[in-house]
Amino acid sequence: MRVVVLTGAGISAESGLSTFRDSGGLWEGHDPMQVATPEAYADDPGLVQRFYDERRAALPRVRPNAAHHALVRLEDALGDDLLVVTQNVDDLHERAGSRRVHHIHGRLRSAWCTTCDARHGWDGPLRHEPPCPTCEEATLRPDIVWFGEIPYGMDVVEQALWDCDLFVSIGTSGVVYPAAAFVHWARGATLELNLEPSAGATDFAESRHGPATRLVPAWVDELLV
Ligand code: BJW
Repeated sequence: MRVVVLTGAGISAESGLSTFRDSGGLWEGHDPMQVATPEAYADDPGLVQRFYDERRAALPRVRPNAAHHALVRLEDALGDDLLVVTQNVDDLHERAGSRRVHHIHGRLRSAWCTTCDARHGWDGPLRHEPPCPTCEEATLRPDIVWFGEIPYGMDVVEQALWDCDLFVSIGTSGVVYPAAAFVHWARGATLELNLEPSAGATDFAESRHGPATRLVPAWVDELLV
C-alpha cells in the first residue's frame, strides 16, 4: 500500500511548538503570518531574522511526540511506500527517526544564500549577517518558503499523490495552498486526522478529530494489523 502523509503545525503542537492560527498569539506584537513573508523581510530583515533565530534556537528544547514516533513505525513497515510531506520547518520528524521526509516549506536548520544560491546546514543565528561559507557575501536568509514563493519538490509530491492508495492529512488547518489542494490531487482514499474539522474537512472521505498524539498512533496500529 502506497501512503502519502501530509503534516502541519498541529502534529508538533503537543511537543510545545506553537501553531500558526490557533493561539491568536503575537510575536513581539506582530502576527506571525505577517512576519513570514518576503515583504516583511524586504521591509525589516532584522525583525524576520530574529523571528526565525528564536524558533531555530527553540528546537533543542522540544522533542518528537507519540505522533511523530508512530509515523516512524509506519515507515519501518512500509519502507519506500510511505512519503511524509511536511509543511513544518521544525526537525521533529527526522529526530523521531523518519527518513523519507519532504519539507515543502523549507527547514529552520538551513540557510539559503540569495547571492550564490548555496544552502548550508545552520544551527546558529542569522541576524548578525554572517558570511555565506561558499561566496562570503552576507546574504544568508532562512531557507523557508514564504507566501508567493514556490514550495519545494512539488514534482515529487504531485507524483506521489497521483500514485498513492491512501492520503492522510494530519494537524493542518487546510487554508494554505498548495497543501490545501493535495486532497484533490490524491488518487486513493483520503483521511483527515485533526484536532477539529479543518477548512477542507468535507473534502476527505473520512475525518477523525482529536489530538494527534492519540489519533496518529491509533491509526497506525489499525493500518498495521
Ligand atoms: C492539532 C493539534 C493537535 C492543533 N493535534 N491537530 C488565493 C487562493 C488560493 C491560493 C492563494 C490565494 N492567494 C495566495 C495564494 C497562495 C498562497 C496561499 O495559500 N495563501 C492562502 C493564505 C490563501 N500560497 C503560497 O503562496 C505558497 N506558494 C504557492 O502557492 O506557490 C505557487 C505554486 C504552488 C505549487 C507549485 C508551483 C507554484 C507558499 C506558502 C508558504 C507558506 N508559508 C508558511 C510560513 C513559512 C514557514 C514557517 O515560518 O514556519 O508556512 S505560512 C504557515 O502556514 C506555515 C505553515 O506551514 C502553513 C500551514 O499552516 P498549518 O500547518 O496548517 O498550521 P495552522 O496553525 O494553520 O493549523 C494547525 C492545525 O492543527 C489546526 O487545524 C488545529 O486545529 C490543528 N491542531 N493542535 C492535532 N494537538
